[in-house]
Amino acid sequence: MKTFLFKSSAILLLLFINLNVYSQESQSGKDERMAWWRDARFGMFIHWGLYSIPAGEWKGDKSHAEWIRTTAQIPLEEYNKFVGQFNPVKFNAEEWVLAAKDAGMKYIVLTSKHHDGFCLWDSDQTDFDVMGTPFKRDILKELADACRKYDMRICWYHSIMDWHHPDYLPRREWETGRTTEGADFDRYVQYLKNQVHEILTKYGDISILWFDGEWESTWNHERAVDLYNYIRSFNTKVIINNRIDVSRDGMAGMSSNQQALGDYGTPEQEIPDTGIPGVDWESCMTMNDHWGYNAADQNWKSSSQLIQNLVDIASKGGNYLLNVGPTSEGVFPPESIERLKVIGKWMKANGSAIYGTQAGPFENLAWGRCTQKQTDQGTRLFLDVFSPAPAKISLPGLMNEPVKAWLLSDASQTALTITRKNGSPEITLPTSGLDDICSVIVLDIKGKPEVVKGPEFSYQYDPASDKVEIRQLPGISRPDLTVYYTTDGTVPTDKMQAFSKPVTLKLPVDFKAVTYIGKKRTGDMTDIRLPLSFGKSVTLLKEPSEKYKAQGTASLTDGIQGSKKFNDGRWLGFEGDDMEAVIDLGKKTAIHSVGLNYIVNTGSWIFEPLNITVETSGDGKKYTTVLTKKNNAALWKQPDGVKQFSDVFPETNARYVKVTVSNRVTCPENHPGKGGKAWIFLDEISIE
Ligand code: H79
Repeated sequence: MKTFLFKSSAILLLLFINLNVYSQESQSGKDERMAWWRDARFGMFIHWGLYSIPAGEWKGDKSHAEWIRTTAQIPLEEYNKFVGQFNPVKFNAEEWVLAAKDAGMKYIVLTSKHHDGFCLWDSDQTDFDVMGTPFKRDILKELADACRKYDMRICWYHSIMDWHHPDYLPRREWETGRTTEGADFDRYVQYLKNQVHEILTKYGDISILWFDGEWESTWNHERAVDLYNYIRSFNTKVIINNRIDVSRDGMAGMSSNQQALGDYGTPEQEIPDTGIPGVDWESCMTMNDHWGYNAADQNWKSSSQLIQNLVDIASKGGNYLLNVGPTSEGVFPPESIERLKVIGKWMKANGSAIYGTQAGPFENLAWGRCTQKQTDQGTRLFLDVFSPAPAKISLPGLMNEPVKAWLLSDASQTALTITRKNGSPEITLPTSGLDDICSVIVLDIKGKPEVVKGPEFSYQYDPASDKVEIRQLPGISRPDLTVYYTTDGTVPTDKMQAFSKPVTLKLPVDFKAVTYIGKKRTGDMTDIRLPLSFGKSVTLLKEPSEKYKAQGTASLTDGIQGSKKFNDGRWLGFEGDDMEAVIDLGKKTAIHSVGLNYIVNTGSWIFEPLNITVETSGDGKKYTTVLTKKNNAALWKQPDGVKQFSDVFPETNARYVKVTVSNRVTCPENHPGKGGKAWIFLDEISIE
């Protein structure tokens, strides 16, 4: 009897705990809360605080921003002096709200408190707030009021980490002068809760609570649950990001487990490769390289890049939270204002391709992106064509019957010509009225979009036979599809052989495959080209950096191309050093060309290689130089992205090919990292 009682009370207790966890709420409860957010798609992040006063500079180092207290190791007493200097007399909340509104943004997220602990409102909990400054105006109140006036949603960013509060732990490693004696983290959590209560109750409806700084050891899931339930006990409407909990997978920002709290994922400074159906996320990104104001940072993204980011994010079903770092006078940097205006102009004409849309049905479009909306008659696709626009755009594998297409900005809605080529609809773009940055074509189709992808394959090199085996991957969406292929470079048709089992091919490989439904060709052609050097063994004469060594030397000839993210685990990175690789083709072979991919990301100190040299050898001892390509070191400011180098040399018989790629070694004079070690990032060498 006793045991039974004990057991049942334990079960009751468990039930009770479960009911108490608000994350167990129904999907419809969450949908209701998220509805405005899913329609909004575009918001403004504002990072503002004491750190705007040093404007990123400390003792001659200009690389800091909102982290300056930690990155420049400024003692607390020293940092506190900024309180007496904070007097942003040009601050005008309505101007900020209108700048956001004119840009087409639907919400503003302001830093109520960043990691430095300084509070931008009149807090009952601390004197380390705006009321202690000469400014003495409640910034949260002024911004919230202005937002309400102009129908803008107001949200707070609030840091869990706090470098000022005596009870917050841990201290910074270098902060040896600040005692931890008597510090009580539980008491800090009470302070945090009291402040969260203030900012959620003193300023009317708050739309999002955007936590950050959750990664230190003192914060954990239990504390997150407690804070979450506390907030929900008096507010069920505020959207809470996933950084309230501790399951964020780094800068990719998505929660790594189902139990994690938070309404949405928060990729930071990156856009996921694909969206995830049913998962809400918002990419927060800067316009230059800092969140807080940095006077020296002139590495601004172009307006065109920012608009294409918004379109890219919307096409994957996410939101874009674009940052502005106001100055210590309380104004937006002119470069930010200029960009907001260009975005606003585009949004006025094309906003219906963004607001209230869902992720598009295509995985990859050569000419741009696609969003969609359900209509009473079927589906409306928005085809966002990046400039320069091609004459025609294809919608690979779209099976639905098109109804009508027109240019969104064309008031007369003149119908554009739609044809079918190789089973995919093709739209002829108008020759006038196109946008300099991104033109939107509206396409109405019947029903829900059905897209048949090109067939997918895996391929593997077998050194014993010196051959490649190609296998089809599962995942074809309909049972009535047949795949036909060729290996001689011609386009396959249904007159050719059907792919029914793995095929084995000699290098170099040129394998093409298409899909048919009955007699009708459909979807993209898959084209697999593998060079002579595919799968061949590589020796590196210099070691890549420990952090960026991909899957080792094989990465250079595995046929798997690194993405535009240098940290995707596929690139070999060399810090302040060259790359020297020797590829062994296995036997003497006639060769005449070399290809090589590299990445440029100057903000991350990754530059174009300086020189590329190719030497060949029959015996691996005596090498002859067959190609030298020199770059001008002064022209380091190349656009970011993945670049392909390729060149030819007189045909020669060789077994060994040595490729040397030289690094500029240090960052150039007029670059923020000047004198620091420069990187080169390389992938996929192809020899033919
Ligand atoms: O407020 C802005 C930045 O100040 C703040 N987030 C944006 C919105 C920011 N804090 N830190 N960082 C950005 C970069 C820090 C990354 C790391 Fe980590 C923290 C690396 C390790 C701990 C987060 C948690 C990423 C990986 C684990």
